[in-house]
Amino acid sequence: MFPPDLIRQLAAAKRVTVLTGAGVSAESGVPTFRDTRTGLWAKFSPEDLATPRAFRRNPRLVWEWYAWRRQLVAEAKPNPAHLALAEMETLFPHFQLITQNVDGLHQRAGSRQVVELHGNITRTKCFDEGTVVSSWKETGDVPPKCPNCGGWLRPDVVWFEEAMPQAEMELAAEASTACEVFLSIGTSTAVYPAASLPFEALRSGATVVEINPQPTPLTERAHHTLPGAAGVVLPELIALVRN
Ligand code: BV8
Repeated sequence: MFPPDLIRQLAAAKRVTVLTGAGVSAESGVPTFRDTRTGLWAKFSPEDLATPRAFRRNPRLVWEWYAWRRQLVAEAKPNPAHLALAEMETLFPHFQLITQNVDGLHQRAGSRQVVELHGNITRTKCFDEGTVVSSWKETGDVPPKCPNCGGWLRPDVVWFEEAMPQAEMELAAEASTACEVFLSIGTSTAVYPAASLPFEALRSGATVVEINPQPTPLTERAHHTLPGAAGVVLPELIALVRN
């Protein structure tokens, strides 16, 4: 059952912003960031794998962890949550989707405007030059070498203790403070500065909605908490809003 005032507000809203986290891809079979320790990687914590230091210390291990995750993502399909978010772009005059996810599933579901705060695992860049590399000679090196400078290649994602992409952060901050309704979906609200966005929306007077089967640091501050799976809750929610 959805709060009637939320349905009314969404139906009349002009500006809606959404922040998604790994929980939105969970129903596509992509392990959430903190579940990625299942199986092969049980003995490592993601924070020990997704940092420049970890890469310098053991580039092969980190490259192979991402190669494993890239394979999972390639086999994954967008789920009803991704599809509902793609439809939301057509329901509101100003709609901005901001994602912490690096799997590119929002784009594959048809979302056209996606702000990727943490990069994209399907893109590769040179560790030394920072330039995106779309093809390289397979020489058996792991990680492969940059065709331009011979340095290591790495996934084009934002690691812990790496600076955030400035343009994306500015877009996200603007969309979070200018919206009437902010939905935080499938994120543990644990990683900054992305996790500050729903609180900035609150401070700016937006109605903040959380969709997550578990409580997070945002739960007690959100105006509405919809406890459930994004792939179930979102399609039901927009069915009430689109009519
Ligand atoms: C920065 C890409 C500053 C990589 C990710 C020391 C030095 C510098 C910075 C710091 C520091 N100490 C702390 C920091 C800040 C740090 C940080 O926040 N650390 C945390 C651990 C405390 N942040 C950073 O380092 C950021 N950079 O601050 O720069 C700076 C400035 C100048 C110079 C240097 C530094 C960069 C952070 C980016 C990290 N990269 N990903 C990769 O993917 O490999 S973060 C990673 O975790 C994910 O991408 C995701 O964004 C993030 C959070 O995860 P979630 O998406 O929320 O997923 P999670 O598994 O946590 O939760 C899933 C949720 O879904 C759960 O709540 C669950 O209940 C729910 N769920 C499950 N199923 C469903 C569901 N919900 C709905 N439906 C379902 N079906």
